[in-house]
This record gives sequence, C-alpha cells and structure tokens, in this order.
Amino acid sequence: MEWFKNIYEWLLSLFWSTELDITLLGLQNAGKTSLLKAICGSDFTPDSIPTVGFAMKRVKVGRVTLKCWDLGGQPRFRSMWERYCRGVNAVVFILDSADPSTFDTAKTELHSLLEKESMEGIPLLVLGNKNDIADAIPVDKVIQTLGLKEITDREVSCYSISVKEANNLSAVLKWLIANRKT
Ligand SMILES: Nc1nc2c(ncn2[C@@H]2O[C@H](COP(=O)(O)OP(=O)(O)O)[C@@H](O)[C@H]2O)c(=O)[nH]1
Ligand SMILES: *[C@@H]1O[C@H](CO)[C@@H](O)[C@H](O)[C@H]1NC(C)=O
Ligand SMILES: [Mg+2]
Repeated sequence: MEWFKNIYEWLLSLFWSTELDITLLGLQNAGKTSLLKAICGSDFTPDSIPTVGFAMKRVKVGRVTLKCWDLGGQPRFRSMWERYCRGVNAVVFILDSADPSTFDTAKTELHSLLEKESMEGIPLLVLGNKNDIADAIPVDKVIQTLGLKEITDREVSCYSISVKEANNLSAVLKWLIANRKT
C-alpha cells in the first residue's frame, strides 16, 4: 500500500533527523545486522572499530549513531560494553523469538547488562524478532521469558517484530523517537 510506505518513509526521515545514540544488542543470530540493514537501506555502511578487539559495528546516518555487537561468549570484553553504552539514549535488545534454545542465555545476558552502572536509567526496548515463523513466541511470552516485569528502574517496552516481513518496524522507530533518554 503506497500510503503506508510513505508513512514509513516519513517516520524514517524523522528518525534520522533525531539526535540519537543507540546501542543494539542481542545474541548472535537474533537479527541485529538484518535490522540495521532494514532501517538503513542503502546507507548501510558500518565501520568496524579496529582498536576495540571485539566485533562492534557502528553506523552513522544523519543525526543517529547505532552501535551494535553480539552479547554472549565474550565476557572478557564486558568492560568495553560499559564504554560503548555510556551516554546512549536507548538500548535495543533483540531476541530470536523462534529459537527457545537461546532464551536462558538471552535472559542472563540482558539482566547482567542492565546491572552495569552506565546502563542506569537508560530506556530499554526489547524486540522479539522473527514473528513470521510459526513457532515464534508471542509478545507476552517474550516478556515472561526474559523476566521483563522484574525491570522496574527504567522505561521498558517490548514488541514482537519481523525484520524479514517488516512487521512493527514503524513502532520501533516511533518508540525510539518518543522514549529516548535526553
Ligand atoms: N525468518 C526470519 N529470519 C530472520 C529475521 N531476521 C533475521 N533473520 C535471519 O536470521 C539470521 C541471523 O540474522 P543476523 O541479522 O545476521 O543476526 P545477528 O547475528 O544478530 O546480526 C539470518 O539468516 C537472517 O536472514 C526475521 O525477521 N525472520
Ligand atoms: C506488533 O507488536 C505488538 C506488540 O508486541 C504485537 O501484539 C503485534 O502482533 C505486532 N504486530 C505485528 C504485525 O507483528
Ligand atoms: Mg550480525
């Protein structure tokens, strides 16, 4: 539908013109790179940060900076996370909601991240990705599985999305524009 596409494009331009520093995290295979590509389109040209020592991608478009890396499996780089999360306007945590084998680790990683001093008060958006897959758990199950009700010290929201089908990507952009910590 043409009008729908235009609203999405209008939202995207509003998004890129908002001063935003966002960290996008999740386990490997959750859909981080796909999400970056989906919202950046042809502007997707990440720089890697060679001095960092772990695989972080950074994309800058307009007034938005998105920093992204895999959680899990690299505990010795945890101090780096502090550095790259400090002062961000929002944290986006993405889960593969169709892969139950990752749920426990995802919950542990998310909660240990939120304990970090640099994360204090930073709004959190949790995305249950791959809702185009029949087995994907619905949003209430994502909330339960990740223990999101236990998080009471900040703004938390959760959407069920599909990067592949572009389900709820508008809601993600709207949330980030409206709920960023300024
Ligand atoms: N079915 C489906 N597959 C997806 C979706 N998003 C990502 N994928 C696939 O999941 C795999 C991992 O995605 P990727 O973006 O590389 O995950 P990352 O490791 O978090 O960066 C790839 O094969 C993607 O094509 C989605 O919404 N639905
Ligand atoms: C959008 O997100 C809401 C809340 O997570 C969910 O109930 C709904 O099914 C999602 N819609 C689509 C099209 O994915
Ligand atoms: Mg990736």
